[in-house]
Amino acid sequence: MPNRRALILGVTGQLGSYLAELLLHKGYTVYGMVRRVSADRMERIRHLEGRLEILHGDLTDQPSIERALQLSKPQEIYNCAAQSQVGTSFIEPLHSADVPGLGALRLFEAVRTHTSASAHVRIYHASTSEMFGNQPPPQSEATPFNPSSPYACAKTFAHFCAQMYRRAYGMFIACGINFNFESERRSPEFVTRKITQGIARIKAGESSILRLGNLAAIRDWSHAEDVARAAWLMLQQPTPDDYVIASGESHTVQEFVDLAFSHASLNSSDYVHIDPQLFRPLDVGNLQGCAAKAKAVLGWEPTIRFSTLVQRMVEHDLTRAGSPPAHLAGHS
Ligand code: F7E
Repeated sequence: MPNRRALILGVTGQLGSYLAELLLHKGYTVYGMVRRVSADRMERIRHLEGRLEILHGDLTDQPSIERALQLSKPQEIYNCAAQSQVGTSFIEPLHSADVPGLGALRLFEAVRTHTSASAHVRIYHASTSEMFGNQPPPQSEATPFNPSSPYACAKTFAHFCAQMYRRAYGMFIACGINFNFESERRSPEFVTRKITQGIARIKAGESSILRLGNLAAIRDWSHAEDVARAAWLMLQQPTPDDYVIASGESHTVQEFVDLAFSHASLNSSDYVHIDPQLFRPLDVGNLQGCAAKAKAVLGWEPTIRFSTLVQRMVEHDLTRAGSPPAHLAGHS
């Protein structure tokens, strides 16, 4: 597959960085659109410096999207850009609606009007399980949406726009309805990394408590590397479609906490404090995805299960903080 070009929006984020690695490995020329204000958030892609073509642009700025399209002339576009913190979206609802919602529409419209053969450009759009809100599990592509945050409302708008652009203009837009996905690159604003970084600080003697909110929430966690592979597979299909991407395994936040602390030989109840201020006005209670369609059509299955994910994240943060678990001590 010589000379394939891909453009990643949100390349400095968790999913974007794994996608960049995957596509470079497959021999693509990879362009990453980066906001000027993200200049200090390049650490996830620093190791790809010199291999990745960086273009400045912003999903709130239509001309910059058009410029990125003209410069990169991509056959494949991956839209992973968003203000993706659900809790923050209650505090900054308009900004949270702009990038995840209108931003996606701006991209679809830019591709439609500014690429000579828009029907031949393939777009991956990152949708989310947050669109299901409190619909009972398991959630699949057939589950009706019931978004429960400004972020989820914006993502539902973008998802419907993707489906509408497919029908109206015959564009190839595939949506990954991604359940939670985490990694050693997750930002600490999300609960999993907050927990594993918190444990590392406790182990290093820098802190003695970890403040958390709703521990009863149930989530279906995968590794971001697996989700990136699913995104690529969606764009290799003959027709665009929507796919739930999930592990099918669900756990409470409390279970994540307990397992993570036990990897550090600590007892969570000695350190975790419940802070009512960290509860959201509305929270999604029980997510467990059914990825049967992705398995049947894409041949996709997660390779990193919950227990390995937790272990990897804890070990990564302990090692960074200078207190690696015994079996890793002495390894770099
Ligand atoms: O929260 C609870 C919180 O912020 C998970 C995003 O990638 O996945 C993610 O959304 C649960 C919630 O992720 C704290 O109330 C308790 O019930 O890690 P999170 P999220 O909201 O599930 C979906 C699929 C996306 O699309 C989103 O972009 O954990 N929780 N205590 C806490 N959450 C946070 N952040 N911080 C706490 O202290």
